[in-house]
Amino acid sequence: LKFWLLLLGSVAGIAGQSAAQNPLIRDQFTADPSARVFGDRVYVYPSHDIKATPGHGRPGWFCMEDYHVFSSANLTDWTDHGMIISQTTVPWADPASYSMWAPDCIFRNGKYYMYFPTTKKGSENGRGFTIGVAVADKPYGPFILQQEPIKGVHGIDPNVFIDRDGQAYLYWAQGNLYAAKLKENMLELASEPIILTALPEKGLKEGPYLFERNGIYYLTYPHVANKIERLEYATSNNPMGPFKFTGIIMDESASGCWTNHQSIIQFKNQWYLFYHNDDLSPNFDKNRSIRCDSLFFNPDGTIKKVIPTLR
Ligand code: FUB
Repeated sequence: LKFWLLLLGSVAGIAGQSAAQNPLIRDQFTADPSARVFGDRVYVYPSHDIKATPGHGRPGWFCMEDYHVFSSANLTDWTDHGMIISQTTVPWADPASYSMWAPDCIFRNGKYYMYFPTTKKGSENGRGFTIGVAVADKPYGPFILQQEPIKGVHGIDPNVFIDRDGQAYLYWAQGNLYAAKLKENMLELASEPIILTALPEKGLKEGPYLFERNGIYYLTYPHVANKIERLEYATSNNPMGPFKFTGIIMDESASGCWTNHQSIIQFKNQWYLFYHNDDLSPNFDKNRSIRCDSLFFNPDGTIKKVIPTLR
């Protein structure tokens, strides 16, 4: 009897754990998760979807006015550290664009650098996206905003990668994927932007996220296939490419939204894919929810396709 009770308890425990895991955040909409390991915790910097109301955002479209950061020591229990940046406090931004799209954050020389896209003051109809930076001493802020966006960058979905030799790179999207080196100060470009080529030529590509494993640079990105985004990747032996299309990480049917957006981290010897889905809003796919599932590599370094866990 003791054996069966233990077995029942552990099955219930596993079921309870997986049910509690996805979506990760349940009291608000979250999307575009940029996950980072800082110390012994995972921090996630997502977009914060809200619902547009008359005079506040564009009904039927993405609507985001601020960012929260969340952290966890076990990927199950998440702490909301609260609002870290609002559109109303960014000196150069349109304070009512509701366009605080996918951000990223990285640690360097004792500081946390948060990169975020939004539209400049005076830009029309949500056009004119550029990328700003805010700097903090802790991963959850307070973040001090730079007075101007990064010069020479036009687009969305910033991602920063620091190579083993200390060189930092900024990636972003504007129809295609772009890359440039960053200066040591992490606030200015150190090279002219290049378009990353040899990816599928047709279809929108956005949300670049680059990581390195065993000398292989993996450029991951959502790509519109059959009108819906699927997560793909290309590989190179150099963070600026040239990249070669290598495979699909998550099928288009997996997201439930027309968008998907990914980050990939290694935490406590396991690799994880963070992405988003329509879990909490099945009838309106601009109100998304972030998720996480284990990710595995084949012996040759290719990525095994991730099948989302059940809701
Ligand atoms: O969240 C707004 C936009 O949708 C992001 O910037 C894209 O990557 C897509 O997820």
